[in-house]
Amino acid sequence: MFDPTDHPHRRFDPLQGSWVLVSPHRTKRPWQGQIEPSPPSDKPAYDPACYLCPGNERAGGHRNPAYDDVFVFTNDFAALLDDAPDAPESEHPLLRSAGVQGTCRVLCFSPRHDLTLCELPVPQLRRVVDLWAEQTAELGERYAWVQVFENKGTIMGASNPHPHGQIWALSALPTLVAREDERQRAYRAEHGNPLLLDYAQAELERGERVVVANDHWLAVVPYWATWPFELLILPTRRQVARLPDLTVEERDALADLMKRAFTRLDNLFQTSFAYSFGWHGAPFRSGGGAAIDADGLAAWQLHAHVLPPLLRSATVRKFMVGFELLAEAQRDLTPEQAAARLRDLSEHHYLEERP
Ligand code: H2U
Ligand code: ZN
Repeated sequence: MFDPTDHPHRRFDPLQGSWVLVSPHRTKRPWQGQIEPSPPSDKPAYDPACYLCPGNERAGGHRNPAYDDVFVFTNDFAALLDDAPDAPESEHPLLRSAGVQGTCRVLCFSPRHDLTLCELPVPQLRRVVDLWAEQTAELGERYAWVQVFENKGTIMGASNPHPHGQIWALSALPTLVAREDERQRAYRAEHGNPLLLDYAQAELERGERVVVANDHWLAVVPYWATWPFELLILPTRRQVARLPDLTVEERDALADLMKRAFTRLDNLFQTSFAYSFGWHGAPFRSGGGAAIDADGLAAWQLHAHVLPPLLRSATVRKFMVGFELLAEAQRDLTPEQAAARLRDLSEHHYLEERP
């Protein structure tokens, strides 16, 4: 008899159209690696050597204003440029390239150097939600795709502990997004509803993968998660195409949900939990440059992917190697086990003093 907590099986990711190998029996193998909680951080509230702190000079030579809220600037080392010329037509079908134009921005979530996103007071997190929405609306007037994201922690490539995220906006539809676009359109054409709205309902009914929920939002370990403690953050009440479409109540509820979900991640291994995290909403244009059509807008559901690498402790991460790189993603811990562990934790941050 098939038992999903014991038997190897594959799960389907409907957003990417790909499969994930789940090997739950392997969680029983012995582990001799060390498990250590990380020491409390001793970061100062202001660091004179930080290029993101208010009033400091950046590596690019510009000086930050003495900001006291959120702060946005154009990345001094942008991966995309507005004045990049188009690439010439290729003379060989296997040697293709395409031109791309775009811009990159850096978003400081707070003047406080020592706090991470989930340690910010909820009203400041709420300001970050507005900032993401404003930036998306503004850049969406000029670009096909606006990618809002945050890399947190040195193991995910963040270059600085100051709480910050990035935005890359570009003329093309990036690969993973183009696939989500196809998949969500095809699902709605077949079933009549947005894929992720149906998915949110299915998860709310079952509950076993739910980590946090409130009146408007849900954070689940997706059924098809590849990272051990991966989360998907979804609106539950209605179809919402993009961040700027969120109502005031939905934004308030999102700040609440993010605070609670990310605090649980930090509490899991009593460490500032590293991740890459980012928003996906309806593209503004097709890769070809035409404005998105009504079917596309109706099929898309705004959502955030939270992709954290840690597996067993503050220092033991999951590596995507071997079978993952050569064949398909694989996990040991089931998404249901991961969600249960996160549900069991407090929503009081381990570094915060108790009132
Ligand atoms: P990450 O920590 O996710 O790498 O983001 C920081 C970004 O900040 C990074 O893309 C930019 C880097 O190019 N940056 C500046 O624009 N100016 C600076 O003075 C340093 C870093
Ligand atoms: Zn700083």
